Amino acid sequence: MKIGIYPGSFDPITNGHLDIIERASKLCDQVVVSVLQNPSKNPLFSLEERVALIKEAAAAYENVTVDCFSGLLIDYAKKNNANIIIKGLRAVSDFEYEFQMALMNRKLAPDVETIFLMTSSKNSYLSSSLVKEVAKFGGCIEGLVPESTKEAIFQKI
Ligand code: COD
Repeated sequence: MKIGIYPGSFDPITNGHLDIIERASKLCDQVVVSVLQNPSKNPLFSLEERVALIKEAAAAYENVTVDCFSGLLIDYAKKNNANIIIKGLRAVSDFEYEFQMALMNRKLAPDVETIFLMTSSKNSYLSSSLVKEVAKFGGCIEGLVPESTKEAIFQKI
């Protein structure tokens, strides 16, 4: 059984994340999208809100569930019997840090494989931070985030 964890901050989910979720759902028997609870960050959306927004956006994928975690990703993966960590890759700038994390996670748990899904070209420039910045200054975020997330961002801002 292939169980994949797709971890992230998801503050909030974008169409780039959703594309990775959809593609991962075809590769794995089960995908757990898991939101990191990071006390040192000051997110726009609370943990519960981020989880709810992902649940709504990914409702169509039957083998996808949404959860949250704190602490080491690899401990969380082992606790959930996951054998795959899923990451999305955009530009070269993502690569160095992701490469380091993948090697460290393999050192900590050699049986858990990290796989990287290359971003789709239409999402290659998308990040949660950029979307929030554009929305904050009144720019158009149509087509960048799921519809329900778009409403939530405007309510927050
Ligand atoms: N297209 C494709 N992929 C994308 C896009 C896009 N437009 N936008 C984001 N992604 C990918 C990112 O590359 C990432 O893989 C994932 O989606 C989530 O992105 P974010 O920005 O929401 O989340 P991050 O990058 O802040 O998440 C970092 C983690 C939480 C995964 C990481 O910090 C972690 O694993 N922390 C747990 C603590 C731990 O174990 N530390 C030791 C690591 S060795």
